[in-house]
Amino acid sequence: MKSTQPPPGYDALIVGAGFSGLFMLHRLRSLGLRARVLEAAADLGGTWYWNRYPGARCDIESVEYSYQFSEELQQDWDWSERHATQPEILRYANHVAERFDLRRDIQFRTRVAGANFDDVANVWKLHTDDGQVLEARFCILATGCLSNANIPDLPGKEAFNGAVYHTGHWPQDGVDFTGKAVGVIGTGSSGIQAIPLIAEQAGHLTVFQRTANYSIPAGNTALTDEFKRTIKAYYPRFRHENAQRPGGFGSRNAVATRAANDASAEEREADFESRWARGGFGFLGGFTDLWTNPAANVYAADFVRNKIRTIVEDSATAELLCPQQVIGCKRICLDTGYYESFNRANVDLVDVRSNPIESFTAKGLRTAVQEFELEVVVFATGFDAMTGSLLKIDISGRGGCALRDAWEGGPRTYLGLGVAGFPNLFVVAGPGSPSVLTNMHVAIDQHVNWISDCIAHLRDRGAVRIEAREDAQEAWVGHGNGVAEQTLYPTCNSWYVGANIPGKPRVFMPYVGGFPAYRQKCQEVADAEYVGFDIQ
Ligand code: FAD
Ligand code: N01
Repeated sequence: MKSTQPPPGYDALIVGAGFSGLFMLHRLRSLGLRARVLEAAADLGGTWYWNRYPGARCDIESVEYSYQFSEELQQDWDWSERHATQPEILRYANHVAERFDLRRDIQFRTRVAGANFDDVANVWKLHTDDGQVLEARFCILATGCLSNANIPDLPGKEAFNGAVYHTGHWPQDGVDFTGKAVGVIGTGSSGIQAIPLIAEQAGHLTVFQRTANYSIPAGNTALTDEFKRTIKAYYPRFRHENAQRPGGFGSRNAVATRAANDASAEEREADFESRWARGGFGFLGGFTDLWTNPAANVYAADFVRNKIRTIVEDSATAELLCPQQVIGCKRICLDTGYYESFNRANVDLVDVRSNPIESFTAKGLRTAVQEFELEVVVFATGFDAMTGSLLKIDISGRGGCALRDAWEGGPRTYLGLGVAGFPNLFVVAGPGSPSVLTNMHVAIDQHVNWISDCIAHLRDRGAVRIEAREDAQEAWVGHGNGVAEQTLYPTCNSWYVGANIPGKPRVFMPYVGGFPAYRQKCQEVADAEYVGFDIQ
């Protein structure tokens, strides 16, 4: 029903000032809309504000992991390395904010605790943790997929005499590990990036590993002027070519044309070897069936396991570092000297799969069989991914229905963009969209543009309300599950399926059908007057 109420304070409220929220603000402003960003942190940058641990870098190449909406921006900005460091990426986010004068519409140190839809006025009311209430026609959740830190609830933490950190909440001034006894819990991307650098500083480093992960050399290097000139000379085409790839990146790598079994053992080995030497995510790009055929996947997994055995001198440690799951079904890690770290005399690997950490003690950590004396404990234990930050907010939609109830069995969205029962609410790069399976900048660009175009469309036709239809959502969720089941992705206990969080429903959350197919579907929906959404 159309509201006769006066328009609310803002056209749109955006939650989060990472790359999604910044671009969303820019786009809505360019439509002449009144938009405001609410951000819990003291400054902007999202992931790159919070994750300041040693070694933090992007794993997508810098020239691809960046905005594409402004040709002037991409021509002016110079990336110094193939995989930019966290400080450089944060400088870039700040540069973008200054360049497009974004700061004046961002409210920092403001955590959104609740968001309630007023069904009569067609207005979202956002409640902040310091008691403010802000109103807007639209609410856009740009809260991040990897922004809600997972800190295992180990008893005895208050008794521990040392310092405790999580990689995703790293202190602004850094941490001095010099000469200290340090424990790192977790061997995902964060742990694997941090461990080699902490090992160099620490007196002794104990790595607590629950699941071994596959890691490929990042192959990081300084970017030459010639390389930068080459990319800049065809940047728009480069972006376009990347967007044709399933993950929205990697267009400089040839597309695989044959299955692993169509190559001889020597050819397979040569392919893996050259990809290992080049480094980066191209490692699994040589054959068409590595993500779908278990037998083909084993070839790649065996290759990495053999590399680990070659690099790591102590054979028992090497075996413990050899992952057993399908390669690629947990996000592959990229490293600089990770496996080599275990050849250092001051680094030990402890298997906490067979002997889980039971508690903190005053002096460190205790498993069932041993106490480890530590001065610093680093949780590199990841995030309550994709839904964590969304469900932390007390969101209620049409008729007061709670998002936490609607998603009790796992997230359900239409295209990852809208949720049935929650009118005028959009999610950027959330569950049900390609999101974390892509270069996130490509996913964010497409989502923000789609949402902005949709809001402009509503304005132009004088509509005040849009809501995903239950049947369209049902069909999209079914399609997403069906596509995921055709891959090897759901076979392991990854954060993609929520397995890292006790009690979280097991659902494959991102859309695995590839960025090009997804973008086309979104475009078809928009072209058909937003079919699958009810508009009033
Ligand atoms: P975020 O950057 O997570 O920003 C969300 C913001 O919302 C945060 O600032 C948070 O404080 C705020 N927020 C959340 N809830 C609330 C609330 N209730 N109230 C107010 N504010 C709130 N992706 C890639 O594609 N390539 C990479 O190389 C890559 N590297 C990564 C490295 C690390 C260490 C991590 C953790 C992630 C990486 N990612 C990478 C994923 C990365 O999260 C995205 O690329 C991208 O930065 C996400 O931007 P965003 O704005 O959507 O979310
Ligand atoms: O988190 P993770 P992350 N006891 O969940 C272990 C992006 N990213 O922060 O596998 C003991 O991957 C857990 O063990 P297990 C990227 O998308 C990118 O490292 O659950 N161990 C695992 O080893 C990435 O995938 C970069 O058995 C416990 C680790 O902690 C995502 O962010 C860099 C435990 C967590 O690994 C998350 O990466 C960093 C417990 N109780 C992040 N609980 C780039 O390189 C958890 N673990 C760009």
